Amino acid sequence: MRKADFRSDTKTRPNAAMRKAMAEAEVGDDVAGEDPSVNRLEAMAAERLGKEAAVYVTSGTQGNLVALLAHCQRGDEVILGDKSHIVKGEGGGPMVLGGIVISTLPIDKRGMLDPDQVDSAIHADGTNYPRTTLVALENTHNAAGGVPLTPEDMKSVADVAHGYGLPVHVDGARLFNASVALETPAAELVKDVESVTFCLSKGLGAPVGSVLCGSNEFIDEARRWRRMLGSGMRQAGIIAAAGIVALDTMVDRLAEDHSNARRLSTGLAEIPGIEIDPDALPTNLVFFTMKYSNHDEIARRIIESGVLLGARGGGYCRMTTHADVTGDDVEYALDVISSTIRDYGKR
Ligand code: TLP
Repeated sequence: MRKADFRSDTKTRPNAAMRKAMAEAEVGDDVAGEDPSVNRLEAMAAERLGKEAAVYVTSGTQGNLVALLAHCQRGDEVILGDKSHIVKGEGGGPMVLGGIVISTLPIDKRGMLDPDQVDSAIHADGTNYPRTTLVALENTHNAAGGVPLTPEDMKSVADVAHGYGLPVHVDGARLFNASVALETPAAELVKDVESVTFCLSKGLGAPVGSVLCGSNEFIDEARRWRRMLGSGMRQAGIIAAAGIVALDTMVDRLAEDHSNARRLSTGLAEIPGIEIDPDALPTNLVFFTMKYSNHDEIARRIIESGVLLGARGGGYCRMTTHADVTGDDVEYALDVISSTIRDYGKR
């Protein structure tokens, strides 16, 4: 049976060039800073994002956690969006492991925080309130549908935080999707923020890892936390080598994922009973709702037909385009979804 996996861009598998680079990688002890492949990846990442330094981490979750631990002391507060991945998708790590207080503000349709609300929420010299020490953004914002935030968006929040002397962290798991969609260098998107993580293992297709970037001083502190979390990975060049290929060869092709996502959204909008915001500017994440009483059954049948999608309850679904799904797969998915709805949909 034909199968196409739209559940997540985390499902991408390393391509032949990555596997070759992994097999041939020069390695050393990364805990001692002696792994040439890790060092190269970190230097490339820092340069690409216009920051002084970078540290290779095991995952996006670890990149965000290490960043928050490095920015905040126990009892400090970070302000972020209520639907941000750090709040909803990372197991509460900053609270559990860092004693960091998470304060959320509502995000708008694009995943943005309102700078005025950020201003009112900051308690820079807290005694009764927890002391705010960090503001965090997400670009692209997963739960808001992958809309890319512009440099002006980022600056509007950073200006407020900086007015209180606070740094800003960006969860840029999909920062390169934003960069490609806006035709704006990634460094430009994060020029006003102090730290940023991006993932190699999502749209960029590497098997493992993310990179956290920031100032030399910040990254030294982040390395200390990464070590404490048990992620001194020794000969990590084996996996970093795939990350180098990802950064070198997989960024520009994200445009293809975005055009596949646009075709998918247009096709979905034509299927009766599917509700999708045609004005949403997708990068590679497509969210929609199936307005059928038996949406769970429909989703199950679609998945059984080999079109794997993320059904999130109440008929709400996410499909993600990435390097392992082709334009043909999108057409196939649209066929399967429309025929399943036609044959089984109950209003
Ligand atoms: N997102 C994944 C998981 O939620 C399963 C997905 O499928 O979208 N920040 C953002 C914005 C993310 O979307 C994710 C993962 C992460 C951080 C965490 O990355 P990992 O999974 O590598 O720890």
